[in-house]
Amino acid sequence: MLAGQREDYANPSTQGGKAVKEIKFSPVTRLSGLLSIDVFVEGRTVVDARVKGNQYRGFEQMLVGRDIRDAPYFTERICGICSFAHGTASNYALDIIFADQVPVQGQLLRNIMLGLEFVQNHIRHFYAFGLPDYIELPLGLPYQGPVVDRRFDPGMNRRLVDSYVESFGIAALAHEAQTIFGGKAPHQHGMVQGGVAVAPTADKILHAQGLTRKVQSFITNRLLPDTELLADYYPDYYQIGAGPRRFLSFGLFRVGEGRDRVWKAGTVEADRFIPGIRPELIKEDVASSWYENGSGELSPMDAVAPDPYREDAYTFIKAVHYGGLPYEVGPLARRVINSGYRGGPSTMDRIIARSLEVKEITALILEWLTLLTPSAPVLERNQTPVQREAVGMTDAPRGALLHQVLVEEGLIRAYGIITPTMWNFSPLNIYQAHGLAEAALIGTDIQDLDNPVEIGRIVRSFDPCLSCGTHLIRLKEQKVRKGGSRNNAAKL
Ligand code: NFE
Repeated sequence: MLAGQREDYANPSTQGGKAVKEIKFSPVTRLSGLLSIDVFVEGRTVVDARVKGNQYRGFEQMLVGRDIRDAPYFTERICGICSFAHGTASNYALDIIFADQVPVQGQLLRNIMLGLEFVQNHIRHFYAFGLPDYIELPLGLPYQGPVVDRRFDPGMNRRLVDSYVESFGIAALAHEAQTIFGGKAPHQHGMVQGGVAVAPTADKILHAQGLTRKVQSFITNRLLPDTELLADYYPDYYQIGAGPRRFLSFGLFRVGEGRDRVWKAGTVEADRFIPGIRPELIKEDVASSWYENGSGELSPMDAVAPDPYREDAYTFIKAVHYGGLPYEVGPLARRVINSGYRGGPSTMDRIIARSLEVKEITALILEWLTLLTPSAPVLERNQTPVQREAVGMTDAPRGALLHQVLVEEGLIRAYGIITPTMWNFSPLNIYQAHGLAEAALIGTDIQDLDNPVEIGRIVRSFDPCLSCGTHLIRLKEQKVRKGGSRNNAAKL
């Protein structure tokens, strides 16, 4: 479906004397995990929006009491598409806890594998998740909804369908290259505390180069021209889906033996770049989320019990803010911060930034592959923790990812995770500010209320992953409500 299973209009209500219609989408398809969206439309304009993460999971609690060295393997299982990113954030925290000095070659291998994950994710997102919103797929291919607002002539459409089909094999090549050093993908086992488990051999390096070059050729000959074509035919999407012009990145890809990043960490507010991130300014709240303790700011490791029956809440995603403000994270944020990209923030700018980024990352991977030395040391690890607490921060494909851990005698006492989708799909927060996706939806003019394609296009431009967004559960008690209705239960 275009934006998932479209549900009936709710009864028109009135707000301030004007008729407001509610349109619900549940589930929104062509993304990872379970997402529902409610938009409230006055005339043809979206005047309010709610993005809802409808599932919850149990990763942070699962970790408590376990050996700290298990954390990367458990947290990689949060998600099948950004597993390496979770492993990276977790291992960055472990490297601090154990005071490891990861050898340069180990750092390069980690970067290569992380980069390949970005490549696989971004290619797959552009074609499999995003493009069906704009092209007409031949009958028989999945996920085609009602065909409206299709602007390509048959020849162009055919070209894009060909790319779509080819992209699946190409994205798989990126994963295949990752397995050369990581053993398997997703959920690799190559990266470990202190570096990488196995040094590469010359034939492995050559193999990875060959696969990455094939991917690069597809990016040059298909992805980038296809992105241009899309932008040429849908220029109105430079205006649609705009959020607040506020960007944040934790930086990406470490270099050398230190903790410097190839791509910078920092924030952009009112076009001004402020370098660096202060972890203590990152806060969550559950003002609109199905958890107990609905008021006040929380730190990433603060545990809160779920309360799926709270009538004043609508999602399992917590609101995340930095210095009290919501920020957009992801490829567009990284382009603005690192390459002076001057567009956006809009639906089309997010799509373009993702395609530009995958080109840059593929070139970096090829460069790093040439720097690998067969059999050079890739691992240097200490056996005893020297620090009790650490924050591991990296950007993941969809944006800023944080893992924070508290250790006692080698065991995890508390673990907190903040994912990119939590930043972008935050609900209304304690300061009554919308998260990025909600803000991007509000103000949208819908051309055809029976086929509101704009909603799916805007939402997918963020590449949401709800498996990552809602990964927390604390089962203090089993709650059963007799005779009551669970929020939204009938609709899911
Ligand atoms: Ni499940 Fe993920 C990325 C992380 S998104 S895909 O990128 O971390 O919240």
